[in-house]
Amino acid sequence: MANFPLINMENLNGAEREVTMEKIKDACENWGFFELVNHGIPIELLDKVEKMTKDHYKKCMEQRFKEMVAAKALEGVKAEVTDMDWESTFFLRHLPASNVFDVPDLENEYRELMKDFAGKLEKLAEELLDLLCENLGLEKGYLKKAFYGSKGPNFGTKVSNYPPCPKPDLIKGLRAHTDAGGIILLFQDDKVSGLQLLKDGEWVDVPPMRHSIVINLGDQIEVITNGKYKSVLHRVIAQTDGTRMSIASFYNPGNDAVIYPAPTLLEKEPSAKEQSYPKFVFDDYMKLYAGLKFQAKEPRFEAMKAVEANVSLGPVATA
Ligand SMILES: O=C(O)CCC(=O)C(=O)O
Ligand SMILES: [Fe+2]
Repeated sequence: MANFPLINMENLNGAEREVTMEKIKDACENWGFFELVNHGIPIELLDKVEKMTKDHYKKCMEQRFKEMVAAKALEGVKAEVTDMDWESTFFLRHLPASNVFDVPDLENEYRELMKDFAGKLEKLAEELLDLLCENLGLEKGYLKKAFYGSKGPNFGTKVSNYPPCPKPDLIKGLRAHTDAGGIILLFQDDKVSGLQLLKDGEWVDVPPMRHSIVINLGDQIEVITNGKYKSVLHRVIAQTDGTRMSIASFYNPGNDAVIYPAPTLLEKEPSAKEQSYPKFVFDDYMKLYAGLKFQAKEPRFEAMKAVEANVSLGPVATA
């Protein structure tokens, strides 16, 4: 199998721009994932984020996780556990309004650091969306605009640790899913692996690499590109030794953004018109996703299509 796509963003500024854009295009069409190096986020900042995230886990989260494991007697499970994940997480929201200063138990220096990190990731996400536009033949800014709604995008960070797990075959670090939103930027542990994506029916490891940022595409990009780019199933296998840190930032449409296949992409491929993806308000999709995250995405798209059909019927006469 071809190697996991690695993109050196520095090459976008020189003679290798065209080859690099082609690599990004291939990754979007065939992997749904790629790994970035020389992405412009300073490595000192990444090192600090990693250290403070790991310190926070030790200080405030580890004990709580152990107590949860003991309370649910998870150490000794004998059959596959399908309704929970072996992870310890908390969530930070950045856009449309930050809650970084309201989340309990964080040191102020860590709050400031994560705010700085999020600002840089937001810029990187928007830069990447424009690279996707360029490859798709969409005008610059199309995807950013499509995500904007009336209040701008939703942008948030899920901070996770996957502690050592005695039964990784019976309980997943994170069960297989596709991401609901737009574009996801992941800063993952440089030593403890575990993230896998499904490619051609096989689970493929996303290799840990110091100071890289892993990118993957969510369901909304699949809808807007009418399936040209796909959101890909991925999961985390907890390891029997070593705690895996992962910091996943989700650049998603605003709640009231209306999502639908880009008309210029439909025109380019007339045959795609019939199997066109649905048009919906992003928040309606998220309400559906909340209960169906760990199921296949196709029924979610079908459900949104059914809603769209009902809405376009207009008012129903009752008398
Ligand atoms: O922790 C990871 O490596 C992946 C996390 C993830 O896929 C998610 O939170 O949606
Ligand atoms: Fe995910």
